[in-house]
Amino acid sequence: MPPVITAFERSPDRGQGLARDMRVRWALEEMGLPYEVRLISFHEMKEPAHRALHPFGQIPTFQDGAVALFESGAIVLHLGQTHPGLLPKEPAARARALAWIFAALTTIEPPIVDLQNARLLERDKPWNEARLPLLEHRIHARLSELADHLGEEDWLDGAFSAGDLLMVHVLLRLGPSGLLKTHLSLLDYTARGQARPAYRRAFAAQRAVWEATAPQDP
Ligand SMILES: N[C@@H](CCC(=O)N[C@@H](CS)C(=O)NCC(=O)O)C(=O)O
Repeated sequence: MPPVITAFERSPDRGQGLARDMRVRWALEEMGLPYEVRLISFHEMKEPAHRALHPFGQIPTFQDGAVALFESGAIVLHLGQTHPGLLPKEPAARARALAWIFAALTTIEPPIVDLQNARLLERDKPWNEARLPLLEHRIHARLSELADHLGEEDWLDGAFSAGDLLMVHVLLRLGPSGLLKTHLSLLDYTARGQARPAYRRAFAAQRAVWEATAPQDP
């Protein structure tokens, strides 16, 4: 039986591929592994049955035989460790790829999530106007450092790895903010990720879910 992942029944991003199930779909596609998707509503996500899989009542989750996981990074890491294709074999290169996984999720993603929260959920707060430029400045500083590291290379450390997969997806979440536009090498980097056949298959699969459930124009 193929692994089963969870994804939004009605994704708030309207099928733009920004929800975190996309990372897991993309990793599975990179490895050529079949998988099934269980779509869940916001209500179901907070029910005990789903919380037994995900303590925070979120997506994605991953179940494969005895392995049941939550956290997109942990799932991608598990896939990288159990199947060839996303982590280098050579120990030092593998350790560096792990460092890039952590960099994507703990250094680059948090300020991006803070900005999204400030823009979407905290607009009515009295401090919001002052906080937005501070968050944008923080993100630009990180992006400049990341671009300096990337230089003229295609990927962060040699061949494409799970670190690139997660970093590209984290950066794509900046798309609606327009902040990536002034970091041209990172725009090219994300475009390289999006051009990968595995990304395109994963994107099309999550897009099909949105299109199948979106109300039709009269
Ligand atoms: N750190 C978690 C974050 C998971 C997360 O925030 N999932 C979002 C979708 S991308 C979610 O389920 N949101 C609904 C909610 O929190 O109620 C991961 O990387 O898997």
